[in-house]
Amino acid sequence: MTTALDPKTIDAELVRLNEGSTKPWALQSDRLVKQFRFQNFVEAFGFMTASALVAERLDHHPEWRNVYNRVDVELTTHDAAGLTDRDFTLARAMDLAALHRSS
Ligand code: H2B
Repeated sequence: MTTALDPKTIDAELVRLNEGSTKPWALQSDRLVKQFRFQNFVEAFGFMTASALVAERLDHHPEWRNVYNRVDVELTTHDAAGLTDRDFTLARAMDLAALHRSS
C-alpha cells in the first residue's frame, strides 16, 4: 500500500509540479486542487475523457465537478488518507491532457 507523503515532501513536490505552469495546483485541506477552464463543454468533456483513461490505467481516480467549460479537480489518495506520489503523477497527466485542448 502507498503511504502518505510528509508535509516537507509535499511542499517540494508541489513546487516541482507547478514549475513553468501559468495555472498552479494549490494545496487545500491536504488535497491537490485546480480549476481547469476550456472553450466550451465539449473541450471540458474531452479533457475529462482523456484524464479518465489515464486515471484508469494508473488505478488512481480524481474527485471532480464539471459545470459547462469548467472542471474543478481535487486529488487525494483515499487508501492512504493523504497525498501520495500517485496524486502528483495524476496531476501531471491532467496538466498534459489540458495542454492538448484549447483553454
Ligand atoms: N483513487 C484514489 N484517488 N485513491 C485511492 O486510494 C484509490 C483510487 N484506490 N483508485 C484504488 C482506486 C483502489 O480503490 C483500487 C481497489 O485499487
